[in-house]
Amino acid sequence: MFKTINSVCPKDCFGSCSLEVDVEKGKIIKVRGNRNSPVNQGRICTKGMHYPNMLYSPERLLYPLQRIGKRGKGEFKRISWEQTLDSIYEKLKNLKEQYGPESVLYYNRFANLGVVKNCAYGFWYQFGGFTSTYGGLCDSAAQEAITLTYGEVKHNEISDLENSKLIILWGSNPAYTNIHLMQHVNKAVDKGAKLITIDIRENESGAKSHLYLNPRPGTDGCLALGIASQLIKNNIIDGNFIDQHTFGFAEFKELVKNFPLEKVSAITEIPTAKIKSLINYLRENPRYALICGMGVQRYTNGGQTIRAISLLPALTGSIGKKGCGFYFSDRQAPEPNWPFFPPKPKRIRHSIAVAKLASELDKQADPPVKAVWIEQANPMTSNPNTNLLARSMNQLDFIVVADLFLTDTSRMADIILPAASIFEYYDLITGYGHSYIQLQQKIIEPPGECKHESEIYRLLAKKFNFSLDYLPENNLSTIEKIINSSNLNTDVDELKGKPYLYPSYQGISFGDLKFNTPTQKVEFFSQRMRDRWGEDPLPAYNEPVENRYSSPNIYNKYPLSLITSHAHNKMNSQFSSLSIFKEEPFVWINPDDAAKRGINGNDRVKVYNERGSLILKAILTKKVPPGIVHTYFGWWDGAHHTSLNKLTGEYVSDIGYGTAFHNCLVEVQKEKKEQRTSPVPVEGGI
Ligand SMILES: Nc1nc2c(c(=O)[nH]1)N[C@H]1C(S)=C(S)[C@@H](COP(=O)(O)OP(=O)(O)OC[C@H]3O[C@@H](n4cnc5c(=O)[nH]c(N)nc54)[C@H](O)[C@@H]3O)O[C@H]1N2
Ligand SMILES: Nc1nc2c(c(=O)[nH]1)N[C@H]1C(S)=C(S)[C@@H](COP(=O)(O)OP(=O)(O)OC[C@H]3O[C@@H](n4cnc5c(=O)[nH]c(N)nc54)[C@H](O)[C@@H]3O)O[C@H]1N2
Ligand SMILES: [Mo]
Repeated sequence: MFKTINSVCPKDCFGSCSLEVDVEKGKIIKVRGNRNSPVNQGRICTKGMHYPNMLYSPERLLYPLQRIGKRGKGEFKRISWEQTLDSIYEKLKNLKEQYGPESVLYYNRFANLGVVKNCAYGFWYQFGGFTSTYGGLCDSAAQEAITLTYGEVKHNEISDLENSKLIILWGSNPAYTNIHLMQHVNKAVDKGAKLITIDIRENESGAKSHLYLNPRPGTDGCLALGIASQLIKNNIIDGNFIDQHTFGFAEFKELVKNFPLEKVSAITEIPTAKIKSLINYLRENPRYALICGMGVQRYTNGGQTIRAISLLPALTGSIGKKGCGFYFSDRQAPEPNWPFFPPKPKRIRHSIAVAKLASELDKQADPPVKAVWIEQANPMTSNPNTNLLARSMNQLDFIVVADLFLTDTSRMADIILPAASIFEYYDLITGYGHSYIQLQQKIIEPPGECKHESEIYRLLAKKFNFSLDYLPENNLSTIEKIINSSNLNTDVDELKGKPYLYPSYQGISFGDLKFNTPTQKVEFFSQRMRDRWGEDPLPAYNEPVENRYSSPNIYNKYPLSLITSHAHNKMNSQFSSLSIFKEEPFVWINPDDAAKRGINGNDRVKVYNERGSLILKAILTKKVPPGIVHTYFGWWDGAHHTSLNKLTGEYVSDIGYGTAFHNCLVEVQKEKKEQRTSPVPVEGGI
């Protein structure tokens, strides 16, 4: 007989879906959405349903491995945990003695959300320090922009979208990336709401759109200022809301005078008629919901772009009420407290912007970085300029990677630690697509000799004679301590049954019209923008780097903008190596661009620039306008002989130290036969 146990998917996704997991004789046999959960009412994505394929994949790493061949070649031998810990201990101890603790870079990201990953600091703080990164690969430009503008990043409960009469999807593709929210968008449209989509391509969420706007990549800030200008000119604004709840409108009004319709149309390459049509929709429904995604901020002007877009709902008073609002992500749930931090050491060196890992790794001095410890991350696939990153990683003395698979990153390791999967440890998960806090349960024992980080660090700490008080075991009593120290009004038993919603959660965000900014208002003018970032306090528009206007020299050689969106069948770089999700990597190209290059549908094409080159299958489609090639991020070399971030540059966003993946010019040509290095594995595909 099988048992059913509740848990949650902790992946870095809006969904944070409640799960029901069937387990029989210590083996997980089925994963489905929890039908009783208010989060997802039983719905999950295909990846979630295929978790058993990931858990029991023949490619899952089950034992610690030590490199025997040349770095990166993927030749390893199995070693015991005792040998593993001894050799890591020796190496780290020697580096610390010779160069100091900052000669070790501790690098982690968000394979999984959850508070328990903080267990790492129990080790690294006691190690005496380390080198660390700052900024992000994901949405840090937007998070900072929205915080400066509204004080907090939050939105109405997603079901409130069904009260909307008009919804704008802006640089966001929830049909793939935020399926619960998309459900409510679809219901609203079925009830008669109008849908407008603003994307550089025809995306998967906009099929039912009444109006589609395709801006030139990275020009959305200009479009938003142009829309604001028209709204003000035509008096489609809420004067009372602006007077009472916003700051700096007079200056903003002056700024947008510089963005008349024709100029905006010329810059964004959107016909004036389409912008006028959008204004008419707003005239009919000045109370509307604007759903802004992350694609639009992966540019060097990403922060100001989000400032400009996020201010539009404030102009018409679409804030703090039902059926409208600004949606980016919902971070109302309090981040649970980790009560096991040791005292902080003095020597934590936050010196590498994560976007610049490739070029800054070997530029560190006093001390240089000699070793890297990587967990919950796949920088050799997910960070920009991975050819350069491979060269920097090759210079290092010592690389440790904890992962479930032999990824492009773990392949570079000297020692690979086989990590536990999400069904093999406890955690407490707060997401960003909704505000419930959920319990992730340990349902099975880790297979083979896999271990969760908390155990790995405990074992290593024993070698160093560190205090184990800061390195708790991963069990329910640890979770109970976290809950108690976070003042959450719940307990483990209750969380086993259902998700927890914080009592002061606002179903209608900003319903109290309180804004946690210095002026207590929504800020058209943000002094902090200048103080923190040296940027214009108004959401000024600037061309981002690496495009036709800002870098004509690069453009002349590489005239196509490469945009890489998030895929339905991958979670960043995860899942894509599973046989059921394998596919031949492809790129969308407009038929005109293809014709100019003699490319036919399904031809193999070389996509290249100064940083690297790839072979992809050409899909000819008008879903992407001329001048843009589009594909989905997440394939990796070891599994697909393709890694898109070989092509991307290390550009940092204007604020928040985000990563501007989409400022990337390439050229495409038909593959000459000898360009193919090895066959592309093609299996099934969905
Ligand atoms: N070109 C381009 N690049 C992008 C993006 C893009 O849109 N375009 N998007 C960016 C964004 S938004 C993000 S968030 C980043 C994501 O980048 P990362 O945060 O690096 O995420 P993943 O690529 O999913 O890599 C996570 C790795 O952790 C492993 N893993 C899974 N579970 C565990 C565990 O429990 N323990 C350990 N130790 N390891 C585990 C997985 O197997 C995987 O190899 O990528 C960014 N890169
Ligand atoms: N299935 C699935 N779900 C996921 C993820 C996943 O990998 N797979 N990843 C999770 C993570 S880490 C993140 S960050 C989110 C990301 O989820 P989203 O916010 O949806 O972000 P993206 O897919 O990066 O981009 C969204 C859209 O922006 C468009 N876009 C790109 N550049 C521009 C531009 O200049 N202007 C305009 N108007 N549009 C532009 C793209 O064409 C794309 O359709 O999804 C999360 N959910
Ligand atoms: Mo992300």
